[in-house]
Amino acid sequence: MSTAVYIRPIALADSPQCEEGEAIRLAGGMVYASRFAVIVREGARILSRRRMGVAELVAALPDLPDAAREQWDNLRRAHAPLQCAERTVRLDQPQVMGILNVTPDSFSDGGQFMNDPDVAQAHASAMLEAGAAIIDVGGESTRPGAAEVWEGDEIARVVPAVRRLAASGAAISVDTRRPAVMEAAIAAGAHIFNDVSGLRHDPRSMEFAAAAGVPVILMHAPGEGADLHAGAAYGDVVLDVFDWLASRRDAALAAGIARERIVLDPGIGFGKSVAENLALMNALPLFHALGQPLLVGASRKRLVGALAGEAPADRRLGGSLALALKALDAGVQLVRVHDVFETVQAMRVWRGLRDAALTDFAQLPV
Ligand code: PMM
Repeated sequence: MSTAVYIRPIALADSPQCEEGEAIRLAGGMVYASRFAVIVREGARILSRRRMGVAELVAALPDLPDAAREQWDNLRRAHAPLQCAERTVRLDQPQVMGILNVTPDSFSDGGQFMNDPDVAQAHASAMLEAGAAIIDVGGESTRPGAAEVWEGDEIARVVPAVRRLAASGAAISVDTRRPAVMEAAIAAGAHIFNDVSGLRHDPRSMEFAAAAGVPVILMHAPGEGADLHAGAAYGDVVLDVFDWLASRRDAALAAGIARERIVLDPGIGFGKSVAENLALMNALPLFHALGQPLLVGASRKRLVGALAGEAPADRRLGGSLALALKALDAGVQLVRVHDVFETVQAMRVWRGLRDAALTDFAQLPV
């Protein structure tokens, strides 16, 4: 049985507090890490977990497998901006993606924006004005048990919304598992293929994305067929999702999708228990070792309701902000949210707290 190694950052630090060589900057962003767990596992069994600082880890690297050196380089790899026609989305600081579901049945906003294009456009404009860097347009609900949508219906929902948004110059992703929908959306002005099946649902998706040259978001979901939530069985949810994303990244690279166009997403809420979702949220810094920009979507999800008195989807703002800040603290580049104004406000305060020009870090005790 083969052994696998993982380098998981376990202590994050504000840069001005660190001496040279005490911390590394994660993914060229605004978050630094000073301690790491080097985890070795064989099959489902964890063989060892050693905690190390930067110097000790660098000294240990020559004796670790190649994969560890690659992950160490990946943890520090800065990411190029996402190119969305004339717009660029910088990834050296976190960005907010606003959700526009033009579906009858999404769990938190189903039916709200489907029937009236003016209402949908007004909502998208408000999200852009509030500071969303990307608008994610979805025409199919992926909640557990949702009915599958016929491709023609999905196109009819998504394309008019994309066309109007494109006219306003927004960066647009489309949340779809179907290459035909993505093709129609690109023709209407969309830029990014957000596929919650990680480009598995339709075998033509990979080839299409490579040929179209668009950025792709590959999200983890355990289900092989129509139901993405089905069939989950994890040995160690964090390491299993890591391995799965690594294999989807490699499949995308092998298909000819350029490295700077691949974003990875652990798929919060897809075929995962509350405990598994929490484990993933707590382990987010590890996913930088995959070497790609990261996206996290936890907004209004059941996880929040489960932890906070079963609050209904439209009363989960506080919990959603807590999870978005957790993602920012982990150096995640993109957070996908419903409540853009509040999330952007939280993000700007978060940025202020780590801005050396605004905060006198010299005040900190050594
Ligand atoms: N979650 C949903 C839909 N699409 N896409 C990505 N990349 N990541 C997610 O976590 C994700 C997604 C389900 O939530 P919604 O019904 O509120 O859109």
